[in-house]
Amino acid sequence: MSSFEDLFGKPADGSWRAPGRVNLIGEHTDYNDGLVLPIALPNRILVTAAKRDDGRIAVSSAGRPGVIEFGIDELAPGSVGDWAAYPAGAAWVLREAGYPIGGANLLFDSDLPSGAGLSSSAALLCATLSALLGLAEAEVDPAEVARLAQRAENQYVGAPVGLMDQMASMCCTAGHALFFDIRAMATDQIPFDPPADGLALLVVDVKAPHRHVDGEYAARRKSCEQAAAELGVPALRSIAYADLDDALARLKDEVVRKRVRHVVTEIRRVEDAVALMRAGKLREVGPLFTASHASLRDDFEITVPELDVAVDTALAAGALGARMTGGGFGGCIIALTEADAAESVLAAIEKAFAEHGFSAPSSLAATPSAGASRLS
Ligand code: GAF
Repeated sequence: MSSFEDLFGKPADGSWRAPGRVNLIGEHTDYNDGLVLPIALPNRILVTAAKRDDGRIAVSSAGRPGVIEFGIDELAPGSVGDWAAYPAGAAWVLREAGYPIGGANLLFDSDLPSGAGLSSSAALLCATLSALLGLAEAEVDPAEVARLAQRAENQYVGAPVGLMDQMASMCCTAGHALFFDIRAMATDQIPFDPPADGLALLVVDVKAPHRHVDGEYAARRKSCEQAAAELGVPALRSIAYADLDDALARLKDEVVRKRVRHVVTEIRRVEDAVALMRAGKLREVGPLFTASHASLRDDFEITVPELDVAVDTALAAGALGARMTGGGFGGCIIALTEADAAESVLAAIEKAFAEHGFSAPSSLAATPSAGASRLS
């Protein structure tokens, strides 16, 4: 008998997977209606699922004891806590949006590190939504599933995240980065294959303890929204790069000016990176990564010493470019290197971390992978 049958007493009807992501460039631009460029990782959350006919959902996670159960009708924002808030939020948002979902038994498994800034929350929501919709035989556009996942995270879990991570988990394709224009809700698949150009994309989890992540994220988002209101635009995306100096001159607060400068220059860097990738000039994207990191460190102020040391060391060891990726305050860096330099860059980061007394970092394979899918 499978562990699913052991747990729930009957076999599964199917299984679904949803991946995590790393963002190549375009950080803290999504909730400013901007541009992002993530890839999906091979690492994913897997959910094995069976229908129930009593309107209740039971969830369990490999490696955690017990089963958590709730009625779909009883769900209200925040009513289920801890990790199960995410599957509960998925059921809640489907109910609120009027999808005809029924009860389910759900068993989760993951090879996606959580708390490493690789979007395990979005992957958990996207996997659950895919499974519940799959069990209900409802065909829903992947971008709509991503929007539902964002709404669940914003309104049920209470985290004011943008739409990048959910779109990456649902809409990425193997061998490509997802160029996503949030304002236009338009996507384009940009071929991304570093080994074909003799390059490597290194992803290094700096294992920094997260420090006040949620409050800091919400504060950055609020500053951006206040700046947009002060400038009389719906979102900072409306400030063209050429008009940045004028916009900055109209803002009184120095901190707000720095936040705006990051967002407007970062959107420009995404445009430049995509143009270079389309022209087959991947090596030249490296300096844009490095400029993005400097902007996130100095203007957006969301790096921590572990991220800065990892980036500085990667560059000193010969990386073509490096930056923190994700929400900040910990998580991962990415470094673009010549293929034959990847190992020595990683070794240099490990050595620097030991010298600084930081926790040992770990690295991940960053093969651009496909978005969520049904497996069986
Ligand atoms: C987190 C959020 F969830 C995303 O929406 C995005 O804002 C990102 O931080 C920063 O680019 O991953």
